[in-house]
Amino acid sequence: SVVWFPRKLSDLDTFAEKVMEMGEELSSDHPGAHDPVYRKRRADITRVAKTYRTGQPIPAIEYTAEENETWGQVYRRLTSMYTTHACREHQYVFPLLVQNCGYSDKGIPQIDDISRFLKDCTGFTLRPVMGLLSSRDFLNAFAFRVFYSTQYIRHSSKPFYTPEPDCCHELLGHVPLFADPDFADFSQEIGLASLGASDEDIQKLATIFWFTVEFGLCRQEGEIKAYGAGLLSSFGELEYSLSDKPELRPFDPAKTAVQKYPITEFQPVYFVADSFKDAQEKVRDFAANSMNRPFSVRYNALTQTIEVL
Ligand code: H2B
Ligand code: FE
Repeated sequence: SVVWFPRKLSDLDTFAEKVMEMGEELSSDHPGAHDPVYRKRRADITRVAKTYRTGQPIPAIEYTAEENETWGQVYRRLTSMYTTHACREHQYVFPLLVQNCGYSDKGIPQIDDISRFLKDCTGFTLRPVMGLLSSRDFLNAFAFRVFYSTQYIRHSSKPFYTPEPDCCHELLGHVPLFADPDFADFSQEIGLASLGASDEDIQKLATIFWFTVEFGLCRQEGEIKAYGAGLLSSFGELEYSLSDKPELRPFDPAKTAVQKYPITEFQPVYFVADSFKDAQEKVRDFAANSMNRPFSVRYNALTQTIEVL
């Protein structure tokens, strides 16, 4: 018997409030855990995600001066590094986000504006989410070119640290790459592979996701550049990842899928892709040949449904 998986876009409606660590709870070592004002704010913002349904515009958040200031600090620090450290695709898209989606150091952009922009570029859309989803749910959404984005921001006491995804990570790290056609194809390929996959294969795909979409490096004109969102949203690790300290290995799904990694420290090992097209083909071969799935799937973009073959 095959595990249930979403077949149509609106099947994703049930995911956004199925968060792993309760959307309204913060772990005791979170910088905002003992700040009642921050916790109330998180609850107010995540209410949007709880009630959101497919096809609706995403309600705007009216960010406070303090939140916009935290964003500004992160924005200025990171954008100063992108010209030297970010991959070509990220650098190409970033000015378009400034022009079309209100990206600036003055305030947090609205994910509805970003979602409309991405839809025009690659068909990607954003949906609000309360917090961390299971790997299965999070990856399944990529089959539909849907990215679950948080709308809240890290605590103002530690502007350069967050133990979880926040809007700085999503909007500065992830969003620019989803506007690139080849990267969009690549990330959808991981999503398609995850539909109805065994728990063991989901674990492997989550590890591939970790070493590509989150912490991937690529080779461009003989130089190593960053495309992973975890790197592009952390100036410390962005600097470190391109230094001579970490070990670099070629991206190879079968090997990458079983590589161990720490989640609270800089990565000791990164995987380098030759191109997003090449990485996509490798993931497609991996899904066809190394996964235990008795069927294959295809996305019908006209009906936004999954066809099972
Ligand atoms: N959920 C959310 N909301 N954002 C993420 O970035 C995220 C997630 N990452 N669930 C997933 C898990 C990732 O670590 C992999 C696929 O397990
Ligand atoms: Fe992420």
